[in-house]
Amino acid sequence: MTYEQLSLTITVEDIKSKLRLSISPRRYKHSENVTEVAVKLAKKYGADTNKATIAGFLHDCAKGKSTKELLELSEKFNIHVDEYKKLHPELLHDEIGACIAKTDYGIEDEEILSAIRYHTMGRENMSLLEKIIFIADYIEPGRNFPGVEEIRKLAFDDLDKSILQALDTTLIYLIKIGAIIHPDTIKTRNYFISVAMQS
Ligand code: DGI
Ligand code: FE
Ligand code: FE
Repeated sequence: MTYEQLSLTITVEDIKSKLRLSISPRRYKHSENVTEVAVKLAKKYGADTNKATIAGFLHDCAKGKSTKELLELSEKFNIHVDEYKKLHPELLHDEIGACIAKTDYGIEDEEILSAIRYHTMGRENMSLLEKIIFIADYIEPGRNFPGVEEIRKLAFDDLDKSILQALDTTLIYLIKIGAIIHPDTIKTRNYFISVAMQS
């Protein structure tokens, strides 16, 4: 699918310029890296590379906002702030990001919007594009934590397995630091375990 077929009201170059003004240079570089990996994965698994590009650039468009801003934006966009998100408001940046992509960048494509919406905790029955953005975010070249190299390789061999391993790594980290684990993260992990059991 070409950018024209996506009926964008904004060009990709304009998306990039606008994004550059609203997130930190470090976060912008991360988004560029995520896009690069997402496009490689899209080619490998047969997903739409233009959608991967837009979702990659915009996935963290709501990152770096203060707790106050995140809560205000949740109200503005009618996003439910559950008890877990109240304690960890940064968990709202995925859903708020999807709303900002729609309202500020004019992205109407539901596949792109849901790839942004589910990029942090994932969900059951994730679409191919959702999986690609989720794991590209995890393995982009700027990421550097124990175990990332193995997940990087796995992502190009077995996408589902790589997501399960990424979720396990995140959960172990969250337990270590004593953070609240959102039930959606557990649900996603259970889903990928059931996928692994069936394969
Ligand atoms: O926004 P990025 O840093 O690029 O990446 P991301 O959107 O995947 O967010 C990663 C962070 O989200 C990481 O610090 C772990 C955290 N996270 C993921 N699932 C949960 C979670 N944090 C809490 N408290 N609970 C979760 O279930
Ligand atoms: Fe994020
Ligand atoms: Fe990210």
